[in-house]
Amino acid sequence: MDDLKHYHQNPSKPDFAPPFGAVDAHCHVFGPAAIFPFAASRKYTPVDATKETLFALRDHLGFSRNVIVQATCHGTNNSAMVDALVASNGLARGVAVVAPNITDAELHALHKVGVRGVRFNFLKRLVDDTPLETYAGIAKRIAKLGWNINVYFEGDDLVRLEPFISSLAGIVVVDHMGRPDVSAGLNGKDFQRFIAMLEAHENIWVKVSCPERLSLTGPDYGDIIPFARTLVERFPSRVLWGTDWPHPNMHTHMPDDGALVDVIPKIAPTTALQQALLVDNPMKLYWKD
Ligand code: 0GY
Repeated sequence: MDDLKHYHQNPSKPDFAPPFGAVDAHCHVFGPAAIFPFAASRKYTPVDATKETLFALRDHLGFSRNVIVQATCHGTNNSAMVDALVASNGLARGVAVVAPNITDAELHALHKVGVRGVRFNFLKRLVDDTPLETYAGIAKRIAKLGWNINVYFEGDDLVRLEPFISSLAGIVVVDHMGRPDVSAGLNGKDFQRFIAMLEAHENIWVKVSCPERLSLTGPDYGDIIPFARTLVERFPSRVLWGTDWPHPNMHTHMPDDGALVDVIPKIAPTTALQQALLVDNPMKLYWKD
């Protein structure tokens, strides 16, 4: 199936006004490829999605800050992300992907420019398999920096990964609600397993992001709202929200980022929940030092 390459060129202004200081806690920068070439190991080649466009989108949507997550198309070369962090004047923090042989000096340099997490990606369509021992080694290396560990997996892979994820020290952040199979409903076994893991491990947080990727019904995202709202209401101090701009690998439709922001009051219906989701939680995690 062909990917839709271009992010929305004219996103609407959302009706929902995010609270002052809101953080888009999951987004990416791609390239520009002429300056920051994509990795030879990549599984997809996106269009350029620059820091300038990301920062303009942030302002347009009424947000104040970004957490820029290293995407697989840039491999372990974090230069495009770092370049964006440096240009952000402290308004962006980063989540890096690192090789197991990265030096302490390189880790410290990433910390200095605003990296506060490392990402382990388990999606077979995005990355070649990395042994869990390799990830465990990286987790030990970054522990002393106080970084969090961002994990991205498919819902049906949790049964395999749960022992590893549960064994990680420090804060672990799961992307995109653990990618539940929405057709199985809230009582589906993988989503229930995910909830039970969150109940059992207070260090595991979750991004209630990506309705556009998970929805089976399309752009009103109505089928996703019960999943996200359940997580927000049960774990209000451990949820984060992000646009996922510029939405790589979308097949069905390219989301209007303004419409994604308008999902927020449906999943976090009170001002207290919105303040936690968009400001207090991400600030605690990514701007604590
Ligand atoms: C996302 C989702 C995707 C891509 C990546 O690292 C990546 O390449 O995360 C995806 O295709 O699901 O979180 O942006």
